[in-house]
Amino acid sequence: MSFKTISVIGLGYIGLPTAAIFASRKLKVLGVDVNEHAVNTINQGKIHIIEPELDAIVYKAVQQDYLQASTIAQPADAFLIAVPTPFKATDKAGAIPQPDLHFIEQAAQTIAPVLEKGNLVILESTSPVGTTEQLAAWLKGLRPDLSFPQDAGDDADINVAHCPERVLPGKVVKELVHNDRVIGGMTQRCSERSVELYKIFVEGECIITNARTAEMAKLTENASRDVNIAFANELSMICDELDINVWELISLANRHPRVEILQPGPGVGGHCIAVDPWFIVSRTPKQAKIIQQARQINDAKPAWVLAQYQQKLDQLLSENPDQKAEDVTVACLGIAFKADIDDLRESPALNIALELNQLHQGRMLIVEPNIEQLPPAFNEQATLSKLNDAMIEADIVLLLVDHKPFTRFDIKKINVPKLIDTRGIWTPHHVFTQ
Ligand code: SAJ
Repeated sequence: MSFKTISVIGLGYIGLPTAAIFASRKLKVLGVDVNEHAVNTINQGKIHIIEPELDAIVYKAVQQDYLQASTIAQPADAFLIAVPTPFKATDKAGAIPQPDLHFIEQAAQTIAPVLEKGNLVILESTSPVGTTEQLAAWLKGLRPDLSFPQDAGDDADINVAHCPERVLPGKVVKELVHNDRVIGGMTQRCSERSVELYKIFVEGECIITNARTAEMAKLTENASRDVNIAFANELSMICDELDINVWELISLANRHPRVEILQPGPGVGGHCIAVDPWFIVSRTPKQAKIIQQARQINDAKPAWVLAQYQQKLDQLLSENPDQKAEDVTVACLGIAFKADIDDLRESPALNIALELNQLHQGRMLIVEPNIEQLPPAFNEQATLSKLNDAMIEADIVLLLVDHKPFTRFDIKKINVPKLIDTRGIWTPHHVFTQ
């Protein structure tokens, strides 16, 4: 085996599981991160993120001395870069968000001093088309003594490839091993060496293409999901106007053998699907019309949910003339970005709850079974509550995330005065099969 030592730059939701799985296959792995807390936690055999099965793998890998973390890079046979690729904040209304590649540039600066002839550098971070070539250019600028694929082709000292991660948060350990892997080398040799590396643990197929196509493939996967969810969200708003149960409608339409509509919700969250489509739009704004429209539809869904709350509040107050707005208790069920995880980053449910925390004059109960305390951004009007208590006490319930404890809850045993079910788990369907 030509790979004995591996370095993973960025020990987050992708980098840490990848580093741990390589280490579990008895390769020496050095994980590098700028976050000292993450580095110290990992070196104690613990993890700083929540991901099923990962804690045990990291514990064993650190105990057996195959996995180590550091803030400083060391020489290795292969370097995998798994750092965030966010977009730049913009103040201009309607402006297309632009990708922010500074973490990748920093990663290039981190590894450049320790690069050696024969090394393989893989960019795993989801990236706009052309980023792998940009990474190779940055590395060449920092190490003019080495040759790179853009100039030396298959004879280059350093091989560079893009192999995008495609794992689903919550199922990362399983999907890392079993998913097929797209391998986009800057040359054929870069691809072949990357396949050799991933075959150490990947049981899915490793499919070779070029770096640009691999970049676009990853963006296409997430944009395709975003467009499909936008279609479902648009249907939910159409159905609300037409007094049709959208979940019943979608389940009927999906009985067609060639129709597969996703589910509406309170908006699209996470750091992938709500971000990556912009990488396509920012490069090709004139062509990427559906992709941009889908982003706008999904981003506008939280405001639509808040308008529903206002409608329910007005109804409640007109039905109960003695009640004032400040007497009304509202409950938000779920603030994570999707079901059964604790991740609140880029969560439409969290944004809705925070907005309500400003708008609503009465008490606010937040039910989030996957966290221990509320984020500090909430004011004292909001309290973290148990599901049963919130269901009994609330006048208006907003179901924002389809966490398992919510789907298991028997809604028939409670009379919620006003319910906004953004996930359709408590909305009765009228579909009878014979
Ligand atoms: N959502 C809906 N309706 C649906 C499905 C999802 O509203 O029918 C919402 C979720 O609630 C959530 C958001 O979309 O807010 C994103 O959730 P997700 O489960 O669709 O995706 P992520 O962001 O957890 O992971 C995605 C995955 N990509 C695809 O399924 C194409 C994963 O495979 C990628 O590796 C990951 O992005 C990534 O890292 O890019």
